[in-house]
Amino acid sequence: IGSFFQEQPALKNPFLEDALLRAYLRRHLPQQAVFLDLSAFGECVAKEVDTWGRECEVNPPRLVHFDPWGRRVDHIVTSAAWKRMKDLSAQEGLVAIGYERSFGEWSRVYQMSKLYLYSPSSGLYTCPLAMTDGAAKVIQSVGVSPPVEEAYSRLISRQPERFWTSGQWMTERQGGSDVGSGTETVAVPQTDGSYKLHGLKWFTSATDADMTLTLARVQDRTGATTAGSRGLSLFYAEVSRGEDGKLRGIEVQRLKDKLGTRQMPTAELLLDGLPAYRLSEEGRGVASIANMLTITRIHNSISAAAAMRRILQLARDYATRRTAFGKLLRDHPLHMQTLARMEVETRGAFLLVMEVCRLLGREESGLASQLDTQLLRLLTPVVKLYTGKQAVAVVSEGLESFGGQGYIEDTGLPGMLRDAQVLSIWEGTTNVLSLDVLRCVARSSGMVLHAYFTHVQSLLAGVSNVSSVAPAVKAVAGALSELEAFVQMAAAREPGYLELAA
Ligand code: MFK
Ligand code: FAD
Repeated sequence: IGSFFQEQPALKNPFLEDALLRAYLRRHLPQQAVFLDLSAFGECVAKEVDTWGRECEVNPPRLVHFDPWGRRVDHIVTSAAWKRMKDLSAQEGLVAIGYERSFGEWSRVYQMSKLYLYSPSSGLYTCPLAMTDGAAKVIQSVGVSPPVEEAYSRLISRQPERFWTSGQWMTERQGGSDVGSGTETVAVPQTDGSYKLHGLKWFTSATDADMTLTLARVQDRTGATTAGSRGLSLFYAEVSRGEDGKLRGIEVQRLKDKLGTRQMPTAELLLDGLPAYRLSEEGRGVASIANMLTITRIHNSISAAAAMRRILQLARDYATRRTAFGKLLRDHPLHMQTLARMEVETRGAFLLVMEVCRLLGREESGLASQLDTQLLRLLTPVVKLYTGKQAVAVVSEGLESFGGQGYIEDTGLPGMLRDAQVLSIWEGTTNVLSLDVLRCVARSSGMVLHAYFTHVQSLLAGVSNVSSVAPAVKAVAGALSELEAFVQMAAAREPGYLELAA
């Protein structure tokens, strides 16, 4: 009954739809090859990949514990679409671009721009890519040599049949934020210099990975280990099966039943003699995995900005198709004000993330000044905590702009909100990252803040018409004093940091 059917919002090429991204690249990386690649990839995302992402959601991974004859197999069954995402990621160089460095200091900006287009349609495949990128970065920092030489070449490969993804197994039952105290996994030395790991990893995402980096405590001859963070070392392990078809040294206990990110498996793993190699010096595990955290936190921020941009693109399109009170939504000033506010948040998030990507690219190309390096250290937790929170707010507002349809599962919209919610939890919660800001302020004896103030001052000095930016100047001044107040407050809460700063 009834002849009216609402036209659905259309997903168009996210690159051609994104004036800010194109303007940013025109200014900094005006390379035809980049524009052609992103334009073609954007088309592929809208026409093909988005459907795969949906398939990953509709066909979530499942765990098969036993084969029909009762043998333990622990097989994580993933959808065909999830597997296609892996091949596509290799072919499109979604990790490789950052390591090929064909565009010098701008290579990270190029790579992250591509991931930004991909993320909302990727069925969360950006999660394994983030960890893969982070693992490659760690290996690069500890030295690309056996036993990780082969793994490194696979992590950054563009050949689907060679490409590997990596896991990042840090969290245990006792501690995800406080891995230093919470890690119980032990590493038992073997006569050939390798180790066997025993413990339980409580959250392991994209568990169909080919390898992982993880933390454990090395046992001495008496079986004793060192407590706390200083007892942790970084290990590399391959996820493989023996001739009996069983996972070597791993039992998959169960898959997590999650609010969102359902497209991707997150497992609890029992490590029961997992063969592994130590990559860091003994006791330097946390410091060594920090490189991975930097990369995955930047990926997280890209995903957050991309989620905001995607919901806004759809909401804008919908506003040209949906009529209420006799006119299109786009002709209702109040509705447009809502979308405009979302646009401002999204632009702010995008520019902040891109600035961090730019700094990362400079550091990796050996072009970073001391100020750049300090800003990168300071802004990485800031951009992750800020965009993680904002993504939830903007995506939630975005759902409302579709009215009741924003709440209906098979539109694909509610999943965006569920997936956004994780962005402020994994890779460091908001408070833990706030303390990380404090950590880097204290450990640099305030130099990172000095770098920040200097940077902001130089940006303001470059503005010719000061009166036109007076509100911005005021806002920046306000933000600076807020930051100072925050540092003082956080330092008061964590006296240990005050001592360090002194
Ligand atoms: C779509 C994209 C998705 C992304 C992928 C998602 C899938 C994966 C999901 C995950 O969640 S993986 C698990 C992520 N876990 C975390 O993020 C842990 C959160 N907790 C922290 O970050 C804590 O702050 C930390 C574990 C690092 C605290 O450990 P400690 O041992 O108490 O820290 P401590 O003693 O202050 O620092 C130890 C060393 O590490 C120091 O170096 P030094 O010994 O040389 O001085 C620190 O400077 C260094 N360090 C710590 N954090 C750092 C860092 N260095 C650089 N950057 C940092 N952020
Ligand atoms: P807790 O550390 O117990 O934190 C609880 C609360 O206390 C938080 O609000 C936190 O902000 C607060 N808090 C903790 N310490 C402080 C402090 N010092 N000051 C103020 N507040 C504090 N981990 C992995 O290692 N690998 C993975 O692949 C992985 N995948 C995940 C996938 C999903 C979907 C989720 C939800 C999590 C995943 N995690 C993974 C785990 C994730 O990294 C942790 O859940 C996260 O780091 C928080 O740790 P926790 O759960 O132990 O919380």
